[in-house]
Amino acid sequence: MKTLKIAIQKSGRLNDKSVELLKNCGLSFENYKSSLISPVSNFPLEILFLRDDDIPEYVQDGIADLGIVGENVIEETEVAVSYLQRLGFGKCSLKIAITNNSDITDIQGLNGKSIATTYPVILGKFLAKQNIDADIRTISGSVEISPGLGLSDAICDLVSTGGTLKSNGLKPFADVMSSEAVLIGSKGSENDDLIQELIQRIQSVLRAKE
Ligand code: PRT
Ligand code: ZN
Repeated sequence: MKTLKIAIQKSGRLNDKSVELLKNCGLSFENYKSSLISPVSNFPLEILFLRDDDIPEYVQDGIADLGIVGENVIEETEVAVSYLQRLGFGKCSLKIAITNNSDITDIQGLNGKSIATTYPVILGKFLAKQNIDADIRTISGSVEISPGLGLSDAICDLVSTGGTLKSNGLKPFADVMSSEAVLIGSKGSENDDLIQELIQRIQSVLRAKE
């Protein structure tokens, strides 16, 4: 019998909830942080623990059949995968934020300005749609400090409570996308019987939570 592979985040904001969801589905496995693969003892499934950024490509390439990852990461990596189920956790929004004392008053005011982000693909599409010509500065982290350092006029980053923006003297200015954790599968995986069984178990866990 074939064994499925599901990729989840190894550590970070989605790890706990991903593990909890799979355990609530009745799957029995060890959550060893040190190992990259954990076999499930009572279902033909192996769990791969990965950096979230790698999950969409692993699923697209069929190295993993399934993955749990934020929609923001899927959109940014522009992969071809099937969206199988929204999971209701890891909710956040990707927002453009400006400094509290910024002279930018409307979205067109971003023309000619620089925006620091770790999401250049999503931001680029958003700006193109609005016909805005801004300078996207791709950086790998600590985006919020960029305006304070004089590196950019604005930022585009994930926001949940808004606390990080506030403590860096920034305010939300425009919503780019909202995101939550989703179950994705390789193209065509929705037709697989084992995957359907897993989706049904996940749906009944989600229904029980409503
Ligand atoms: O190591 P790995 O690459 O796997 O993890 P990571 O560091 O890239 O990601 P991680 O664990 O930080 O986030 C995983 C996923 O959680 C993201 O891709 C989102 O889908 C989701 N998520 C939900 C968030 C947030 N909420 C969030 N608030 N991801 C990041 N943040 C950060 C944000 O970037 C900012 O720095 O939290 C800060 C803002 O939070 P607030 O509450 O102050 O607004
Ligand atoms: Zn990451």
